[in-house]
Amino acid sequence: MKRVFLGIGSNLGKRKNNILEAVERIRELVGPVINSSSIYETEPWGFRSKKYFLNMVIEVETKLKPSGLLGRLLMIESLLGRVREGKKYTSRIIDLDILLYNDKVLESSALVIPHPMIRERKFVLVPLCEIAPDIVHPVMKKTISELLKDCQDKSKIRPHDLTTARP
Ligand code: PH2
Ligand code: MG
Ligand code: MG
Repeated sequence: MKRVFLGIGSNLGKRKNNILEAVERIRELVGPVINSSSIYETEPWGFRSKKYFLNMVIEVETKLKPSGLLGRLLMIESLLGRVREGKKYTSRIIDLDILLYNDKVLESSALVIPHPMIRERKFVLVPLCEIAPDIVHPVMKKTISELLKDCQDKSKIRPHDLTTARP
């Protein structure tokens, strides 16, 4: 079994439902979810929009190879209604990213592991640090908590308030 960390994000529709449905599909189509972070509300990173994201990170066990895993994640994104446009960063119903896959380092035209933007993004590092602070990034050779300490990202992030929050 491989130990994989996945980033989940949504800033369109019923954001929390989208995220929870994605986790359920991942359980069915990828493997057991063995750990999950809190859900955070985060400012759009890398593009301008008033629609804030909900983000979380989960840890999953899977027998799938990286390419097979990517295929399943794209399938789940489509099942939830995501339609991909050409534009680089846009609002989306659901986004599922492979952050870490064991200690694997892989660079193909279709897939880069670890995810190349981890160290730049608090919306990834904060939830990842919540469940895996001591994991060592196989390229940076630093722990997740060190990467978070070094991160320059100033965008807003806060725990998603379960009582007053928008869906
Ligand atoms: N995903 C992006 C681009 N920007 N910003 C936030 N806050 N959360 C995301 O998940 C996100 C983003 C590209 O996948
Ligand atoms: Mg993404
Ligand atoms: Mg993606």
